[in-house]
Formats: sequence, C-alpha cells, structure tokens
Amino acid sequence: MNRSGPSGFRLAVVVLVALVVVLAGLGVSVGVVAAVAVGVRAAANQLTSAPPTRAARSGTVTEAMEILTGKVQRERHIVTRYGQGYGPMYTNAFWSVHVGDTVVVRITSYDDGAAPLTGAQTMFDRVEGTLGGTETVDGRPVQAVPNDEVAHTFTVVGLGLNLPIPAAPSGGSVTVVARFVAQRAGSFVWQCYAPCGSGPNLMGGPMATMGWMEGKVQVLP
Ligand SMILES: [Cu+2]
Repeated sequence: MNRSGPSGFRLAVVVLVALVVVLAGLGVSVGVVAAVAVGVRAAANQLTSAPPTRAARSGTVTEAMEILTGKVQRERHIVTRYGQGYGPMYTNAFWSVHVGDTVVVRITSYDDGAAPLTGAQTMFDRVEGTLGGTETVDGRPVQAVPNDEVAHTFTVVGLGLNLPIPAAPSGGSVTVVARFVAQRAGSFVWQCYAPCGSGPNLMGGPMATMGWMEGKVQVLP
C-alpha cells in the first residue's frame, strides 16, 4: 500500500501554507529567521573557543622540595646514576607554574651541616624576591640567615628570587617557606649558591649537576 499518495501530498501543502501564514502573521521573514540562527551559532562558537582568562587560571600553587643528604638518600634507597654519597640533593628539582600564580615554595632540609658563604657569595644570605621580603624558618619570619649558618640556597636569578636555607638541627630537619609571584614567562635555571659540593671550591659534583643542586623553573604564559 502506498502511504505517500495524494492524501500525504495534500497534507504537506496544508502544513506549508499554514507555516507561511503563521510566519507572515508574526511579521517574520525567512531571511530574518536564518540570520538569527547564524548569529546564535556564532555566539556559541565564540563562547566555546574563548581562551580561559588569566584570572581564572592564576591561583596559589605549592611546590614542596626536600634537601636530602647522602645518608637520607641511603635510608630511602634512592638510587641514582652517580651512586650513593655523591652529595646533597634537592627533590622536585623541575616544576612549572603560570605567570601571575602565587607560588608557595616549601623546602624541608635534612642537611645538618653548614656551607658558610664567603666572598661574593655572602649576598645570598639575604631573602630576595618574596612577598613581604621574608621567608619563614620553622614558622619564624626572617629576612636573612647568618651566612655561617647557611647550608644551601634556592636561587632563581632570572626571577630575582633567593631563599637561604639554614643548617638543620643535628639529625633533624628544618623547613623554609616563602611565597612569590611569578612575574614573567620563561624557563629559569635555579641553583644553590652555598659551597656544598665537591672538588675545587666545593662547587663541583652535585653543585654542577642538574637535578641535584640545580634545576629548572618553567613559568608558562
Ligand atoms: Cu647546596
């Protein structure tokens, strides 16, 4: 049986006529309807393709690092290509944040030996580039660490950031916390400026090795 016979055609014509009458009655032309549809689609595309705003992306991020002596590396069974006893090592040596982020740097050190700063290095006993110009040492705010008590530094020259890390109490740990705002994008090398390594001037070994006493901070746009 043929269902799309003359009666089906008649129904389609009636519906079409009714539609034209309704649109005409509303004073809406087919062109206007089409234009409105295109406009809505364009707005929807704009919404979905709009880049996230900086305000939505910036935030507070915490980067936790530790400074492990050879002894702690052995206790934790950390195996590296340099073997055990190579020297002190920062963990989480490579991290990335976004421009505008407030970065909380938390460094816990288990190194109870000082590496006093001498000569031109003494400038690294001061806290630089942090919010408030301070760091906390086990919760106590300080603007500097006496240079004969410094064990390491966390220094990002390209970001103007310097955090002196004092020697931990014998057999214990010390925690330094500071906040800074990442002001510009780029890839920045950080390093320790306290002579805690081996070789001439104690600046070799871990002091000259990526992932030990130096690493990278990536600030993404
Ligand atoms: Cu160091």
